[in-house]
Amino acid sequence: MMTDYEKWHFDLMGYVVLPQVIPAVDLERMRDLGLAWAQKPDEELPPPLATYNNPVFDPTKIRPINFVEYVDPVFQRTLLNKDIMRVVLTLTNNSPQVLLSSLQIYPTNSGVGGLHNGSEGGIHNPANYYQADGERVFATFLNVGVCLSDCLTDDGFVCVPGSHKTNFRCPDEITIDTPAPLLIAPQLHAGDVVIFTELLRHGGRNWTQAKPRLVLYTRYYTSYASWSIGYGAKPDYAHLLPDDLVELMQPMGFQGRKKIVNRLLEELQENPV
Ligand SMILES: O=C(O)CCC(=O)C(=O)O
Repeated sequence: MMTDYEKWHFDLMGYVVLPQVIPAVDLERMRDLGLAWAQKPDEELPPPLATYNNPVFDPTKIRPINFVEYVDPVFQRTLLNKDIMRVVLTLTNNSPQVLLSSLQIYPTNSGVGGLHNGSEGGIHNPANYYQADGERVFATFLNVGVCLSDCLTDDGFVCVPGSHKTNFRCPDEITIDTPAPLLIAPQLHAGDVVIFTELLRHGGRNWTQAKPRLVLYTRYYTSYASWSIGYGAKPDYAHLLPDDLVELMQPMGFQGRKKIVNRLLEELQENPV
């Protein structure tokens, strides 16, 4: 389902960009909600929204707001977006599980999100692994970033291309501010989606632009080799989600295939995106 170009790019670089796959009206809705929530402490947000790690409310800092898919259908539509799922299905060998979504708001001078991950050789962790064989590409832990605002500078999301396949630990002198070509900042428009393996060494540079950066990040992994065990829809709030999304959040053994996956595969075959 991924094109040959997308597979080649993902294998070489560790990420792929899907240009303009989110409808403008949905982008605006997600952005408006994010900007409004960013001004309020968690206690004033609709439940079950919660800032990652529950830090003290500070609108000048990076704010990852979790569980957005429970409070507005626009996030549910985006998680189930067919263009995104086309790539997620290929990369997880048709065994995806949604771990967690967070709407991340980066105000001006929000600080850095340090470089993390990168392959180091040795025994591989099956819950965050990458392999390819010339036909197929396969990653057990993915991050899907839906860009809700333009990111057309060297600030924001950066990565060390190819670091998902390296055999050596990244040297300490390579920092978040190391320039291209070692670190690159993909140029991303609002409505673009960047999909990368979490094994890729990546992070976020300090955001220096006047308008905040907003990204909806959703982590997917293979439903049988999970980075975080035991996740699934929140029992008290699952009734707020469409059944497809509840199923997508469930773990599943290696042998079976989720109903939503079979349906998506049929739909994508009939109407390729
Ligand atoms: O867009 C960014 O600043 C990077 C986000 C990131 O590193 C992550 O969510 O793991």
